[in-house]
Amino acid sequence: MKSDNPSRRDVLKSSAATFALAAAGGIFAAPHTAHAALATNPKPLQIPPLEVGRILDGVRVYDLAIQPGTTGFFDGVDTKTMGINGSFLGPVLRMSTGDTVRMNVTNGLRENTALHWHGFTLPAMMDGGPHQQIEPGAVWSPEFKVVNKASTMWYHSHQLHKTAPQVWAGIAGLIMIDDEHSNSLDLPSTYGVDDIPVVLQDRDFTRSGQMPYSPSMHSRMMGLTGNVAMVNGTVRPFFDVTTSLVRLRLLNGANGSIYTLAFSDGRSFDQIASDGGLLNAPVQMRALRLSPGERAEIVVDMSDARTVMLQSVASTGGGGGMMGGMMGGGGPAFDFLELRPGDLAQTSPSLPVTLANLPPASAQGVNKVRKFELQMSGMGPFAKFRINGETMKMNRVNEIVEKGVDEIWEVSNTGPMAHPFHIHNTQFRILDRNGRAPGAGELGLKDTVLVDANERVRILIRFDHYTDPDVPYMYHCHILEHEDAGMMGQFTVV
Ligand SMILES: [Cu+2]
Repeated sequence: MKSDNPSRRDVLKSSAATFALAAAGGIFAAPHTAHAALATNPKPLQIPPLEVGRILDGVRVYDLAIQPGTTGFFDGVDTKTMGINGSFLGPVLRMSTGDTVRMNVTNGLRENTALHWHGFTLPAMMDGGPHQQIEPGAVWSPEFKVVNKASTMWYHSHQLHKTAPQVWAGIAGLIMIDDEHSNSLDLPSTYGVDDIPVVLQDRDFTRSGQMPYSPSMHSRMMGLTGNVAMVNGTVRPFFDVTTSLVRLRLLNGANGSIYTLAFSDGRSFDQIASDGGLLNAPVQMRALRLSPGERAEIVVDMSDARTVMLQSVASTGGGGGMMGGMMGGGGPAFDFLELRPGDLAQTSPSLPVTLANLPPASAQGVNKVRKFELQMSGMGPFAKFRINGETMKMNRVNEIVEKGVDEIWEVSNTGPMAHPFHIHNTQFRILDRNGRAPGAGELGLKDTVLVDANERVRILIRFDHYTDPDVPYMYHCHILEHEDAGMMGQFTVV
């Protein structure tokens, strides 16, 4: 195993070229060794409790308690964690488009936190970003109307400089939005039976089975990755399949890992939704790249009744060339989730041919262009993560955006690593990647887009709903170590 520490020579020379050479030399080869003392047999996949809230004067109210706890990932080991209404992660919140929801978020930690509703269009005051901190013992009760379409969203800590450790500890959960259209479609939709939440994460454990947040210099640069894969907090999970079609709501909830997901027997599957909702039609594929923050809903056909493993396969990445492959465009290899069909009691209806009716995204007639350059420079303690030359400052609004105006945001990555770029309060469309049309699975609604090294992604974006000249929203890299290091900016909508 090579050392994680860059040599003095590497530290002194801080160009991207040196960075690439160091990678080629194996200095950044991340150790993936499991501790022999930590063991567990395969376990049933934990399905998070479904929380539909309670209706109070026409408002759907959720009570969410952020708290410390201990979790049994391994046999006979209590691991210190954090969770929401539980010891690790939180319930799946279910709601419908048009609902007014209120979240009573209680901070039971000894430190400040913030809880962000990732993917939602909502007033800036309700967003749960760094400006809506919750002090220990305090209750924060944002209220907003659900204007997003049927989709899989999520919620997670967004505490300034502390997002990475708090999400690592477990402050995250899924949200399912339904709408009339999605209800009318014959899609697998029985929660925990053929409609399965799949929160994909990896964690690093000490010999005694703890998972303190203690990233090495390497991890601060590359994003923290672990050697233990988990789904919904279950290590070595299996799921007993009882239907011929199974819908998996995939979330990459990792701090720093990009996953290239595929099945162990190479079978194809259909992607039916991206971050913000249903695609126009199912897209058949054999592998799906998902970066931190992104969601995808897929449907897999299990009618052959064969056991199969959902895996993250080691990948050289796509589109980023040599550097993109080595420096984060690819990802670690993991066995995530074993699907075990028993006697398939139910034959599912076949997938609808048409799922949605999104118009094609077009740049025609759009005059307002904003440019964002994702910049990574330096080595080790001198590493800098910037957007347009700036690191995140709470009192600096980087961009002022006019409500109701179509804009093109050009996001270019001049650094050596791929960065998932997330924008709050919007679902945007990808126009092109280095001038080429995106893949069919990326033609739908998105709030996070992976920008490979040496890539320029153009997106079509528009903010239709709320204005606030004082309270900003965030845009940032969703590799949480990069976000915490300042690869984040702020915009207001006026
Ligand atoms: Cu990044």
